[in-house]
Amino acid sequence: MAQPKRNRNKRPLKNLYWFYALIILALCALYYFQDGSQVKTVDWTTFEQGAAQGDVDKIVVFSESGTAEGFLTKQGEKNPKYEFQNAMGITDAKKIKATIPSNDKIQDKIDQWNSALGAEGKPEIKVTYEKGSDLMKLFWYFGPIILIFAFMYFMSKRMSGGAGGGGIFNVGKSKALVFDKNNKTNVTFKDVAGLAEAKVEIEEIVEFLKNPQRYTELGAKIPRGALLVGPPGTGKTLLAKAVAGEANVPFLSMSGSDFVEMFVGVGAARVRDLFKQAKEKAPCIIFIDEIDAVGRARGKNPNMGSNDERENTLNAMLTEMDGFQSNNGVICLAATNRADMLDKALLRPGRFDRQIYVDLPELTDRIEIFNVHLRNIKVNSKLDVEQLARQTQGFSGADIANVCNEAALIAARNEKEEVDWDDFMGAIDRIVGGLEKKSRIITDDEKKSIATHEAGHATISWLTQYGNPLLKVTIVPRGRALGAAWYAPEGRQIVPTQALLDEMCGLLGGRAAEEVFLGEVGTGASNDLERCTKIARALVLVYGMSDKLPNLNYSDSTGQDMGFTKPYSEETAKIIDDEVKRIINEQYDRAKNILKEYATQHNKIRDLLVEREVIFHDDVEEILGKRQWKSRTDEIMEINKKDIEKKAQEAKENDEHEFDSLFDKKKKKPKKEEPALVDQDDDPGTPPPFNK
Ligand code: NHX
Ligand code: ZN
Repeated sequence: MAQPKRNRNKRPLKNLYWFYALIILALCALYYFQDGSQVKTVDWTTFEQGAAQGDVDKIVVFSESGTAEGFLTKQGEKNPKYEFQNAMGITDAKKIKATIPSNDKIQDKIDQWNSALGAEGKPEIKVTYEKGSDLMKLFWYFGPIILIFAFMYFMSKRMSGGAGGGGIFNVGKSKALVFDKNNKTNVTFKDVAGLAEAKVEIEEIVEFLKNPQRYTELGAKIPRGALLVGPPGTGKTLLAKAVAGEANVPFLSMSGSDFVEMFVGVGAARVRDLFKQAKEKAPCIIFIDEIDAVGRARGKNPNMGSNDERENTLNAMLTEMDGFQSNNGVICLAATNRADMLDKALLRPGRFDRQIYVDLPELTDRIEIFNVHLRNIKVNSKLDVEQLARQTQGFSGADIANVCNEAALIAARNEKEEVDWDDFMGAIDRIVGGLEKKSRIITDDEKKSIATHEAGHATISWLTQYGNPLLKVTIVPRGRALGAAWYAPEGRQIVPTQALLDEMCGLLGGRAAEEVFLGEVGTGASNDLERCTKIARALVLVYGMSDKLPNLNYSDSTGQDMGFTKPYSEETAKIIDDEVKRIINEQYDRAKNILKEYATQHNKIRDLLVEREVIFHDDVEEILGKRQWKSRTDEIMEINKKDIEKKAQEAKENDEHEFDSLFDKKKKKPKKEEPALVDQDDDPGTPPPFNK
């Protein structure tokens, strides 16, 4: 990506910096003159005379510069000889200064004066010799000022280092990255895989900016803003980058946290500055990433009192987006993964009035995403991308990018020519399960109990209708786990009660197998139990699926209730507890019964596991037989295949029609005119740019 230029102030004279510098200079001058006003330079004879008559009580001799300074006594100060004029009018001097004709005589002179003064009963003159000259004194005058300057310079350096924008005098300036004709992101919509609907919405916004008259002619108003909402890593920022690359208008990008600074009022000032800049550049797009840093609902967060500053920033944003000032041609995009936390005022029409949901990618989206990332990776030609997509249910786009990179790293480590299937599997295992721990020592007994536990999971999930499709079972320690059963979750849209129960049964299968086949249970199942209990609680409290508390939802999706009060009575709490317990117990008993019924098969799986350490889907299929239920993933793939075939068919038919039209002279003419109507900016004919 081209290095985007930082936005600096182009008129330095208008900058506050110069104002400050002037003040400091004035202070310097004052400091200097104030001290200077107290020294009267006199000729040596006047100095001698004054010293002799007791006008000075202390003399400092600067041996290097050959000067002497006398500190005036009360009597000396009144002597009109030493009066002089400065900026403040006529004043008495505090010191007199003169050049000594020859150095060696000075001590004799002083002795002379002192004996004379002593005779008169006046105090003697004290003498000190100083090597340093006036230069030395100058340093003492200006030293503190130089120090102050140095400090300020250092401070401003530090500030600009952290935040950009150039120094403490620029804190109120927004630090937006500007992308325009000269520096573009090289991301286009073609680099954004999946997200079909979000892309349409976003493309429409780009369209608004390209030809506004098409919309305004019909009386439609150009939207002010759109909010990209979705889990982390799903490509919100990527989408915004694509907008920056495709919209032929300036694109100002900022992160929500850029508005947060330790100084009061800085956030609000930055918001105003950002919008001011945007208005100058209009039509343009503002993008605020992680807007929840400023846009969180006001007065609702737990540490109240400390968030006034953030509220000011938010208020500034609200007024800028929809205030009295018209900001035509400025469209705000913002990204967040917590839309429910945002202030409602930010979401009302006129502000971020469109919410674009960017969901985790579906199976077919994941295939596309894999294909985008695999463009830059040397992969084995036999790599089954569809299977990769199947095994990455619940992964975000960023996770998939990570898988591809990790796979390439693993292949490089093994000095392979190309990245193959095993590398991808290793990458997924590593990302989901953590590092393999080969160094962990496991006895044969332990191996057997781990295998019993994992075989229990495998058996139950295989034999229940909604059990997730099993990929493999391993007893190789990885991360915190000693063993694991790996599934390719189905990613169901509608989850029936039975699916939750089956999943719980599968989770309890490990512990149940321990009880049934080992006669005792271990601590290892804690994670299984945690997940299982969570599902049971959700079943009762969120989905309203339990018999005793049907159709009730006690959760709070708005996140406004801080959890201080429970929305149900003590009796209900008791019922909830009982229901959760009952459901879990039922599933546990069910798991034990299934395991007892299929004991021989379970033990076969266990023994195979002890023998091989890793067994796969097909090994389990051989022991337990084919599953009788159709997997949703398979169905999706069938639908997808039909879709692709249909599209291919349509394309073929279109080609044939075109061929027909070659012979039809009437149809020929409008065909030639057609390209003139197509907007020049979007040219669907160009191949995707492979410039990454
Ligand atoms: C221990 N670990 O802590 C050992 C080292 C029952 C054969 N003494 O259920 O490995 O016992 O089906 C996330 C992932 C705790 C959080 C795994 C928290 C594992 C895993 C404890 C198998 N597979 N348990 C399992 C397991 C253990 C643990 C976790 C976690 C065991 C079990 C861990
Ligand atoms: Zn387990």
